[in-house]
Amino acid sequence: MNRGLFITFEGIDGCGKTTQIELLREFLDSKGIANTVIREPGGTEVGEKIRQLLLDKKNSDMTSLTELLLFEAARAQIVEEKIKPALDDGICVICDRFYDSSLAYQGVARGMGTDIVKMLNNVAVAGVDPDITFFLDISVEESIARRKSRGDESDRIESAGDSFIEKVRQGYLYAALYDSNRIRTIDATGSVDSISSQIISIISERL
Ligand code: Z5A
Repeated sequence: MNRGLFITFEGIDGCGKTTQIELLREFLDSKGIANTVIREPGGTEVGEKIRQLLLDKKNSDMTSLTELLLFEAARAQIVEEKIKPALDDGICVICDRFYDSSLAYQGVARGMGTDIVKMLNNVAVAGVDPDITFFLDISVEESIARRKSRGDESDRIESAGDSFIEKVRQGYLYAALYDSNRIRTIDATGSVDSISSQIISIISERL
């Protein structure tokens, strides 16, 4: 049996990952391709508990290193419990955020450095790397506008401010530059349908 395709989606808050993942899932279902959608942090019982710790605004004194290690702990759990078994069974895994989020948010925006994050990413995923990653690129202004229109209350990480989000975006642009074989940058300011068509056409070539 062939290993399933491992697809991840990345980008700053409100870039449209959830929207595009749902459309890709519908496409795969229509082709009869077995798939599963998961999100980080979370996706497992342990991971969802870690997610609550990470996003809770009351944990304002959490250090950057603690934050990074918690993201990596949730990742190690989901890789072992969900992602690897699904891929081994030939199931296509679509993940809403994966290790590039740690590179952009903790490595670049929090200033932890990309070397330590890459090292911990490697430990957490133990060789289970994405085959393809879509970086949905929007400006910080667009992110703020979408968040406002949703009217959601921001979580601990979203509350870090606009300059933080700009650094996150720069982190993604850096990652995409150095791993251009895997990371496909998509201009995510266009219409939902046009973005979906681009993603589906890229995935169709890989199936
Ligand atoms: N984090 C981290 O720091 N380190 C890590 O290693 C990991 C994560 C794994 C998780 O938040 C937080 O954890 C996140 C990064 C950090 N914090 N931040 N910021 P989350 O899971 O709660 O949220 P999120 O991942 O940021 O996703 P989101 O806010 O739900 O956004 P989204 O899924 O990318 O977007 P969406 O819900 O599809 O769309 C957002 C809105 O825009 C919605 O109203 C849509 O209808 C609209 N939309 C979508 N597409 C379009 C287009 N094309 N045009 C116009 N409007 C659109």
